[in-house]
Amino acid sequence: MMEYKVNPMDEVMNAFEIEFTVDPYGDGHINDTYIADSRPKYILQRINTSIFTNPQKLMENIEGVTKHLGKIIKENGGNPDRETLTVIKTKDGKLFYKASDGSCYRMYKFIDHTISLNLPENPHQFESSAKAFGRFQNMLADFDANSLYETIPDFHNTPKRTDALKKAMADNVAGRKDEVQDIYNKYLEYENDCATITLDLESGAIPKRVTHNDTKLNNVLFDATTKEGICVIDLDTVMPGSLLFDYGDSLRFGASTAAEDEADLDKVWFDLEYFESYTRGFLSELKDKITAREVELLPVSALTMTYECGIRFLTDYLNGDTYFKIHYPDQNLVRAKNHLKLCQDIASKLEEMKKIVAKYV
Ligand code: ADP
Ligand code: GN1
Ligand code: MG
Repeated sequence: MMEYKVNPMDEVMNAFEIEFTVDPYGDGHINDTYIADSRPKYILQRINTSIFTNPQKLMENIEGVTKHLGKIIKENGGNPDRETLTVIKTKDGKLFYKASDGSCYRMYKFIDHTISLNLPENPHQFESSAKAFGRFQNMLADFDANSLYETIPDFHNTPKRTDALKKAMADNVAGRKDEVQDIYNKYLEYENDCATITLDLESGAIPKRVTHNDTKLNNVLFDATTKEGICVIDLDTVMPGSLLFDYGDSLRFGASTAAEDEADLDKVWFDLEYFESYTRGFLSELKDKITAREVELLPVSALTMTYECGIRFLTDYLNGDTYFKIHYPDQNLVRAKNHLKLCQDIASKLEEMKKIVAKYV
């Protein structure tokens, strides 16, 4: 994680020609997010340039995608200012500002009167997030995938994520190998089952679509009054992928009975009522587009995305916590153990999940 060498906020303020004070904001694991308190408010983000190494191309993706979404939202009688992100350019017309210390800042309109959640409060709310992600997918169906720069290559290539874990074990840079040997072995029991989606994408058995790729619940904003999901945010990883990534990742995060870093594993279960709500919401938007093979893989996509994210946490722990933000020393290990428990519970429920899916197609 980068640390400030100087406080470049005065410089940033000058670049955007907006006067504000900043406070850290939100629970993202990747960028440094601030609320820029001014009238109106803005979101200011220091882009994580160790992960997103080409911020210009990243922001061109986001500008292209949000313009496309804004046009469709407007045509449908919606409000683009609330239903998608709006990039605020610098006063010299750039999509982000590179400060003199090298850090890169972008600004968005703040979407006011919304809430962001780390666990759904009820199944209806989770279903509403599924509809928001489903609509997002629909609105990008005719977006030119070739115009998108791949911000993180092989982001959801699960076999390559497994290879990275194996390498991290072999390299053992942080000296944590022995401590994780047992959960490492248990994770690898799912290695083959969790390679299917990547292999099917490669063979063409399932279609490549423009997908969000990071569909956790706190990447959708809910209207504070109606509590309906209104705006999909965090567009850094919008890239060609599978809709199974979006479906599965939402379930990994939101159908768990506990937070992603809950250490008490007795509290961590995969909740089939939430699974059903999400499935109903997602398929209500996408039932005309989804293929038979994608339907077949819906249950295993929840296992796959939980496995993949879990082994990414474990890999990061082995590598000395260089990727995900952590708030205490073994948080990545706690997250990895949590997701292993969730994988085990999902694996035991796959047959029931198939029956639930069949109700909605
Ligand atoms: P990260 O990539 O680190 O996850 P996000 O883009 O998801 O960063 O932003 C972190 C949090 O900030 C979000 O979960 C949300 O709560 C809040 N947020 C981001 N953009 C906006 C916005 N335009 N309006 C209101 N809240 C926002
Ligand atoms: C990160 O950026 P954020 O916090 O919404 C990560 C996701 C993980 C997630 C785990 C670019 O999401 O892939 O699933 O943490 N984003 C990136 O909570 O790596
Ligand atoms: Mg986020």
